[in-house]
Amino acid sequence: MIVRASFKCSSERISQVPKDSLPDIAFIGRSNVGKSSLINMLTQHRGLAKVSATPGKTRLINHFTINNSWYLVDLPGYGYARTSKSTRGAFSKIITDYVFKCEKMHFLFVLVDSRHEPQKIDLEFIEQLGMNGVPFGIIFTKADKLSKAQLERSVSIYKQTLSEQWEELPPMFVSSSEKSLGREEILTYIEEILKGFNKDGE
Ligand SMILES: Nc1nc2c(ncn2[C@@H]2O[C@H](COP(=O)(O)OP(=O)(O)OP(=O)(O)O)[C@@H](O)[C@H]2O)c(=O)[nH]1
Ligand SMILES: [Mg+2]
Repeated sequence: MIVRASFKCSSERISQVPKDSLPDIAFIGRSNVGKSSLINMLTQHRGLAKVSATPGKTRLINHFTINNSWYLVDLPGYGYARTSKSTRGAFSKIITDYVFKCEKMHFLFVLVDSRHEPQKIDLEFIEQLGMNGVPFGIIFTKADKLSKAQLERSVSIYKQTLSEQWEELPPMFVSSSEKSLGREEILTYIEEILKGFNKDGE
């Protein structure tokens, strides 16, 4: 479990991310999906990552040191562009460089709003992760806004949609930063990933 969490640095490009060998566990998703809120919930540090009701708040790669042994990484959201209507080019260079090229990036959680049906931009992003062999899981956010039945329906639609393309489904978690829902499950999963990392001595 998380004992200590502190802000490490903000990077504009991947050449600026920390140079040590601690692994990154990163969080990504559409702008406003609740990435920064989830990071605060997981670390139980209100205000560690900056939250805003206006999409596009997080613009840099933010590293937070956890227990002096790994980094939790808050990324800018994708899919927020005032000018462009198409999803083409929606993944900014900072995102694609980090996700597909940064060797520190060990595991990526893709956040999707549990209230929405699968969105094209998320499916497109997930497809790219698959093609590039990036290990990832999915977190459904803002579960407090739905009933249990609605939530189950959302998750099952997502599984159905992904099954059309994937033989094996990624791990999935339901969360609410308001209600601290999903904290145990997500942190336990991260611990498992990190055990594998330490064992392999990668
Ligand atoms: N009800 C509810 N609201 C949430 C939850 N998580 C986030 N929010 C709200 O959603 C809005 C966006 O939250 P952020 O955490 O800033 O979202 P983000 O994905 O980091 O956004 P960008 O940095 O702009 O990409 C804020 O108004 C939050 O208060 C949740 O679990 N439940
Ligand atoms: Mg943010």
